Amino acid sequence: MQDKQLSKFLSLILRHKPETIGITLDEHGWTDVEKLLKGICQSGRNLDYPTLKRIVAENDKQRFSLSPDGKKIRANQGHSVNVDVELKPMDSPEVLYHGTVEKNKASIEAKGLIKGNRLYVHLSADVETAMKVASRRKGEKLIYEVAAGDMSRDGFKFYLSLNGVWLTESVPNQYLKLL
Ligand code: HQG
Repeated sequence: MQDKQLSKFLSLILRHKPETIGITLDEHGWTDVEKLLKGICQSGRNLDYPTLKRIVAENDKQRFSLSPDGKKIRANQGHSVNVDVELKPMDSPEVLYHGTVEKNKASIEAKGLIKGNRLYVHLSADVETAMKVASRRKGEKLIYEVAAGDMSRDGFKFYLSLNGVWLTESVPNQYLKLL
């Protein structure tokens, strides 16, 4: 299996469905590398430690972290499993962006941005990144500008994941502007 496919499978396991390979995540999202590799191999895929290390190091969005001793691994963000990856609230920039597609427009403009299955709404620091997020889906791309500075002043908290994704619980529609 190629690194990219393995990386997608790792995202599934470390963010959403660890039970697929019979493992669990601890409260901070970590799991044992040895158990992970064993579970993945038992699922019929081939993954050894050097390959895992390479995937973590070379992953295009730096989605995963190994613990300093290399014995544990977790996803940096994107979870639907309820774990606390120990993100500290951070001062947000004045403006952040959210990339989505046309079919979500009416609902977003009625309800604001909601986190759905994930633990947070995901926001991007620049339009280019938001475009990439939107491109993962079929349909006309839309970019919303998020008045993150106003939100902060109104008491909303923002977190910056290790890999540069801005996270917040929700974005009410009054803070959104379609670009
Ligand atoms: C939409 C990728 C209707 C939202 C990316 C999005 C990101 C609404 C979808 C990360 C809505 C959720 C997350 C509302 C939000 N009504 N639709 N009120 N509020 N939505 O995948 O932000 O490659 O959970 O616009 O780079 O697309 O996996 O979130 O279209 O950082 O590492 O509901 O996933 O990272 O979809 O992407 P998602 P997302 P990775």
